[in-house]
Amino acid sequence: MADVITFGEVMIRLAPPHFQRLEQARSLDLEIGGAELNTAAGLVRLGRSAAWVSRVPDNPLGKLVTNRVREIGVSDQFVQYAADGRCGVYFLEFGAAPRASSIVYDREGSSIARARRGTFDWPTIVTGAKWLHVSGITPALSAGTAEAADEAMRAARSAGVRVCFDLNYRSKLWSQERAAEVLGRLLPLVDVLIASEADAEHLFGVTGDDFTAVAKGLVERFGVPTVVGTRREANLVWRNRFAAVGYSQGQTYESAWYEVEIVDRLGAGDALAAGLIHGLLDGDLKKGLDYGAAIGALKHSIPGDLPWLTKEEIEAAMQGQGLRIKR
Ligand code: KDG
Repeated sequence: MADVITFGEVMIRLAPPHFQRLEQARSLDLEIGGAELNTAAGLVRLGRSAAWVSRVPDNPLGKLVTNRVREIGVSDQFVQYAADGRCGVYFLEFGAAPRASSIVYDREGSSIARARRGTFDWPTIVTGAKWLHVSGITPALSAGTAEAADEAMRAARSAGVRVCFDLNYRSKLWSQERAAEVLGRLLPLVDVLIASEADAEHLFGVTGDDFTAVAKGLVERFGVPTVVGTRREANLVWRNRFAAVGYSQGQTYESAWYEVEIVDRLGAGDALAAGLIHGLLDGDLKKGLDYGAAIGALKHSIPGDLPWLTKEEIEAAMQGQGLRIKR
C-alpha cells in the first residue's frame, strides 16, 4: 500500500546533446518524463512510498518506461499494459540565452489518452493511500482522461484520501476555454492546489497584486482550502532564484530561497509538489514548502525530468549547504 498515488502520462524524451538544435541533431539522449511520475519519484526519494497509475503500450517502449519507473523506486503495480495506443514522445531542444528552450510533442493517441471512466478501479487503488496527486496535464490528454481524473478524485474524496492538484496548464494540449471549463469542474474536489499566478489569470481571470491576493481569489472561487505557488526571481535560461509559497486559512507562508543554476528545469515544479506532499503527510504546510523548495531547487541541477536525489542531499540543502540564500 502506497502513501501517495499519482495519475498521469509518461513520455519518452529525446533531446539533442550540447545545446544542438533539433534540426541539426545526429543523436538524441533518451530520458523519460511525466509530471505525475516525476512527483511520485520525488516522494520516493524523500522516503515515502508512491505508486504511479497509468496505461502504457504492451510493447518494448512500454517496458522501457516501467523499467525506469521501477529503477527509481516508484511502484508500477497499477500500470496497465494496453494493446491499443502508443507511448508518447517529446523532443526537447535546450536553450542558451538568448535562445529559449523549446519542446515538440508527439503524443497524440497514446495508450493513456485512451483511458476513460471505468478503465481503472479507483476505489481499490486509493484504499489505504493518504494523498492522490494529479496535474492539469492528465485531463488535457482527452475527454476520457478528463473523466478518469474526475473519477479518481471523487474516489479519493469518498475514501478520505486528500487530493493535491497541480494546475500545470499546457497551451499546446488544449485551449484556454476548454481547460477553464474542465479544470473549473475538478478544482472543487481539491484540497491543495498548486497554481502559478499567470495560469490563474489566463484560465480563470483571477488576478491580484501578489500571490496572496491571487490565492485568496482561487480559494473564494473554487473553495480550495490551500494554494501553493512557485517563486522565481531571475527567470533566466541558465540561472534563477527559486522558492515556494503557500496560502492557507488566511496565512501566507514562504520557504527559504535558493540560487539555482539551470542544467535542466523540467520537472522542478513536479519535484516541488513531491516535497510539498512530503510535508503535508506530516500535517505541516510550512514543512512541505521548505522541502518543496529544496528538492525543486536541486532538481534544476540534474539532467532529465526525474529527481535523482537523496533525502540527505535535500536536507543538507535545507540546512544551508549549497546555494541557499539567507533572507
Ligand atoms: O513538468 C515537467 C513535465 O512537463 C514533463 O515531465 C513532461 O509531463 C510532461 C508534459 O506533459 O509536458
